[in-house]
Amino acid sequence: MSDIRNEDLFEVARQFIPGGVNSPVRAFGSVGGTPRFIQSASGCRITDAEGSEYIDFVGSWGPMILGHSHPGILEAITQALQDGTSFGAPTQRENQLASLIVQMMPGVEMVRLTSSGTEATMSALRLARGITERDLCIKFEGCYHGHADSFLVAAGSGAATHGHPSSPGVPSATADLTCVVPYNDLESVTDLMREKGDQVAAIIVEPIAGNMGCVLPAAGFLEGLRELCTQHGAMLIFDEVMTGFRVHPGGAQGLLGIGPDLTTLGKIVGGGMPMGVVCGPRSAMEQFSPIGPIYQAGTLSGNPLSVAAGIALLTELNNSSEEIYRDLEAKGQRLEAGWKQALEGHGITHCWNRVGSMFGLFFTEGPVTNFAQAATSDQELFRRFFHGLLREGVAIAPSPFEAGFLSMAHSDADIDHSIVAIEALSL
Ligand code: KE4
Repeated sequence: MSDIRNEDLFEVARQFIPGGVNSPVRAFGSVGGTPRFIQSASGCRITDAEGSEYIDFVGSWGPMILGHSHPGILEAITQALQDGTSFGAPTQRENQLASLIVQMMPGVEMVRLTSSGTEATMSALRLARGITERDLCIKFEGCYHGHADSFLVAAGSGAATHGHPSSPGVPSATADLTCVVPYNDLESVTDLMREKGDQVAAIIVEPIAGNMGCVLPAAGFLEGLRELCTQHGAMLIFDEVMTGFRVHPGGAQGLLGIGPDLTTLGKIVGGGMPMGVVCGPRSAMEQFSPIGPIYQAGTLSGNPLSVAAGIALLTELNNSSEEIYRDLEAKGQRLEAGWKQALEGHGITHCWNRVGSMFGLFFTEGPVTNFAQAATSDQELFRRFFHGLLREGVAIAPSPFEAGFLSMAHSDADIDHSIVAIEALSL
């Protein structure tokens, strides 16, 4: 064990970085205590600066579907590194990744790579506004689409965690162009489109929500959004930054068979390196500069190291998709059954949402189908649960408004360790 302390590192970090973190949700704001400064990660385990090891159910917020430090991904990055880190010019690898995404994602004919999910969703909204020549967008309470101004209105994830779902600093003129509706409330969207449908450029939605905990679309919800967009000439944007390649090799749209007009991707597509994607049919994508009038750019977009990592991960998922997603489902079932039984053993009221290897646990009666219901979770109990698990060597997301993730690196023994850890808790 090292003599470095997380607390000391956190004290130094807070001198130079707001809240000591480069992304708010890492700060343990809603659970208290000291964030663990992670030194390394391999498979399903992360190790902090003190040498403490944890079974990881965060997976860097989604990318690590094959586990941390996957040999094939590390090898791909190492190979690419020999050729340089960035050229600011087109590369052959970008062709390879683009064609792989087009092959895997139904309805996608062209892609534009970015360096983050935020850039992807920001670009998708601009594209929809440019194509439709309309300004309004509709989003759903508790959904998080990154930190572009238009989306920091009733946002989930870190915005909800830190009590600023609608962030200061967003001009009211911008916020007024975003209409917010409860998730799964198709009736309200229908009413809103009846009133303003001819002004709406896009409806953007997480087809399976992961930023208010994991919340599934109600039967007919996404189909209804599809019909409304078609009826009113608005564009349906599926924000699949989290669900893309997570719940199915073709994302939520591949799993559910519903076709958006535009899709955004991130996390898994970059293999754990900085990457976002805005993608869709040629007719829409060719409106982007340089062949179309709608500007979109990025110095490090399509970065060779990120692209190499993405190619390696997507190739693995694509070549073994039947086995991988079957195994991930089995791991998810084992985890769900074990955690439910352990919590019932404590007599704790809870409910659970899961799609494959993406899950959400709520300390409330349930069902949880929207943010208001997710917000009824017992947050004090979540705090005790979070820290109790940490003491038992199990790391979950430090917020009740996040999803959890399994990977191919989580063995049955690792899952069973987390179940025993819950049984051992004094809650
Ligand atoms: P990034 O800009 O963080 O790469 O992606 C933004 C984004 C967009 N859309 C969805 C559905 C997302 O989940 C995200 C980012 N997810 C959060 C976790 N819930 C990232 C974690 C963080 O903010 O540090």
